[in-house]
Order: sequence, then C-alpha cells, then structure tokens
Amino acid sequence: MNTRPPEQSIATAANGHVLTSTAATNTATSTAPAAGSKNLASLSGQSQQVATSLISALEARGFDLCTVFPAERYNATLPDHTHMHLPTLQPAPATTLAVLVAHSRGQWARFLADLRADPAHPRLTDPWDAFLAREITAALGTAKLPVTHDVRYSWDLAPGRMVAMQRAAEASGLAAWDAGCCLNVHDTFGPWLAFAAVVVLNLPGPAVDAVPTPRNPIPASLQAHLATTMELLKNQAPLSCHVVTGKPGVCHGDGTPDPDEAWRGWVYLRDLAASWLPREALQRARYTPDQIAYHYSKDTTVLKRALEGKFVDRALEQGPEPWVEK
Ligand code: B12
Repeated sequence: MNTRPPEQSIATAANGHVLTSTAATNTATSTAPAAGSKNLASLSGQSQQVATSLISALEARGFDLCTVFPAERYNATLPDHTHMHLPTLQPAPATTLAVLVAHSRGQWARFLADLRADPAHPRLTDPWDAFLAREITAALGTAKLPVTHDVRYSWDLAPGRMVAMQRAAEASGLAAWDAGCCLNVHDTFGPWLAFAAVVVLNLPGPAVDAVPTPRNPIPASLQAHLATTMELLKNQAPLSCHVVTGKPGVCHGDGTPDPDEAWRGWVYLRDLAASWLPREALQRARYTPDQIAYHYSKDTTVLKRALEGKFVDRALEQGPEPWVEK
C-alpha cells in the first residue's frame, strides 16, 4: 500500500495544526456498505460521532454527497511519484478518517443567493471557490471538531496539498471514474456532481475494505460513442464544437464554430455520459443552464445575468436527447 511515511504526516501537522496521537480503535466491519450510504456505519465510537456531526453540518450547507473513507485507500491509488498524498495520522493498522466534501447541482442556488446578499462578491477573482471555502469553514465551525484536521480544497494545486479529487471520489465509494468521459459518474446524479474538498481528521477511519468499490453505471454500449466524442474533442473542439455535437446551432444560432464556445463540446460529452439516466432523474440531476455556462466558461457576464435572473441559452436549455440503446 502506498501510504505516506510518518515524517510527512508530521510535516503536515507542522503546517498549522498540532496533531496529537489518538488511541486507534478501528472497529470497522469487513462487509462493505452500499454505495451512497456515506459509509458512516463502517465507523464506531468518536470517529462515528465526529463524522456524523461534520457531515450533517456540511449537508446543511448544501454539500449533499459527503462520504467517509480511509485516507490510506486513496493514497494506495496514486502513482508513487505524485505529490498528492493525504496525511496518514493514525498508527497502522488503523486508518485515517477522511471526508470527501461533494455536492450535486443544488449548491448553485445557494451560491447565487449568497452573492445577491452581498453584491461585493462578484468582484472577487473566483467567487465560486471563495463561496465553497466559506461554507466549508462555517460547517467545520458548527461541527466544533474535537480533533485536529486538515482541509484540502479541490482547487489547491500546490504540490503536497493537491488532491486528485476524482481518485478520492472513487476511493470513497461515492462515484466510479469513467475512462471514456474522464468524469466520475454517480448512480443517481450521473456525472453531474462536483468535489469541493477532502477533510482529513486525526481519528481512526474505516477499514480499507469496509468502503464499497463503486460500480460504473454507464452502460458498456455507450462507451464507443463516448470514446469517439472524446477523440473529436481532443482534436477539434477548440475550432469547431458543432462537429462534435453534429447539431447546427449548438454553438451559435447559425451553427458557426466559435473558439470561445468550444466548452460546449465538453458539455455535450457530459450530457452523453448522463444520457443513460431515466428522464426525470436526469432533469433533477443536470446542472441548470446558467450553472453549466458559468462552470465551463468562467464568464463573469454569465454570472451577472444569472444574478439578474436574465440568463438565457437555448442550446443549454434544450439539454440532451435521451440515449436509446441500439
Ligand atoms: C486540472 C483540472 C482540469 C484541467 C485539465 C484536466 C485534465 N484532464 O488534464 C482543465 C482546466 C482542462 C479541466 C477541465 C474540466 N474539468 Co477539471 N479539474 C482539474 C483538477 C483541478 C485537477 C485534475 C488533475 O490535473 N489531476 C492531476 C492528475 C495528475 O491526476 P491523475 O489522478 O493522475 O489523473 C486525472 C484523471 O485523468 C483521472 N484519472 C486518471 N487515471 C485514473 C485512474 C483512476 C482509477 C481514477 C479514479 C482516476 C483517474 O483523475 C485525475 C483528474 O482528477 C480537478 C480537481 C482535482 N483537484 O482533482 C478538476 C476536475 C477533475 N474537473 C472537473 C470538471 C467538471 C471539469 C470540466 C468538465 C468543467 C468544469 N470545470 O466544470 C472541464 C472539462 C473536462 C472534461 N473531461 O469534460 C471535475 C470533475 C467532476 C467529475 N464528476 O468527475 C473536477 C474533479 C473538479 C471538481 N471540483 O469536481 N479540469
């Protein structure tokens, strides 16, 4: 297993946290819980109490897909040369408790409400990341964690701090990573979910085999279409996204390719990766048009229009066509 050596755990501890050793009482069961269960049943004692209270504080702030996992299970998926390990704070054979902070589309409405409440926010460089960080910090405050902890944000790319969130999502059992679309795909939300952070706590985590291995819900028969779309995107998206979608009008009203709109090809890929979901489930899961446009383009005029309730985008409203197995 590729766990972080003790010196590095101590280095992390020196990085703003005083870490005390806690008696290891890892009593996780060997039967993996069902995916989507947050894995809380795989914990006991203080670990279970603390994780339950943290997850309920995070859920109250819109992070509806939080899941507990052992940091060691994520570390074991990393190639040796990377600098993306999580600190392992418990003496073996105990594992270290980690919580994946994830959410589905509902966080967007909370974000807009927060911006409306304080019009100064849109002037920030990245109001979305700033909002998520504030909400996570507030949830940590509510949970009043009795142990030291380390928060790793998904946008922090510094060596030694970065977390490969998609590997963490797979290691937590929340959603399998699909090699065709390069996205994690959830049983209920398809690819329409995001990972904001991992919180590592100085408490024993679940046993490595107590966390389910998520199944990839994308039907095998959809893979060829995903693969050809990905190839087109890699080679042509910057120039002509309508080649990918095959739908004139998806870029501009007249179908003219526009390099600035190449992101729509990536939306098409995500829609394709979600097209196996039943129609109602898809309607509930898919991000709203303004949410999609902002996340993919980071265009502040999209945000401005969304805040004014004036954002309109026919192509994004139309959404994906249902996938029919041939
Ligand atoms: C850098 C980055 C980008 C870059 C480059 C991406 C690339 N493929 O190189 C750019 C800016 C282009 C980009 C674009 C997008 N990104 Co991006 N991106 C990231 C970021 C910050 C780091 C990824 C990375 O470089 N990892 C480092 C490498 C070395 O890690 P790696 O494990 O070896 O390899 C990566 C993948 O290939 C995959 N992987 C490879 N092999 C294996 C094997 C296994 C077993 C598993 C599980 C995973 C896996 O996982 C890693 C990526 O996380 C992550 C957040 C994060 N901290 O992880 C988001 C992230 C991957 N992006 C995300 C998204 C949604 C997008 C976009 C779709 C749009 C958007 N921003 O909303 C677009 C379009 C990409 C697409 N495929 O459709 C989401 C994915 C959510 C999901 N459901 O999976 C993430 C997790 C951000 C988040 N907050 O949730 N992204």
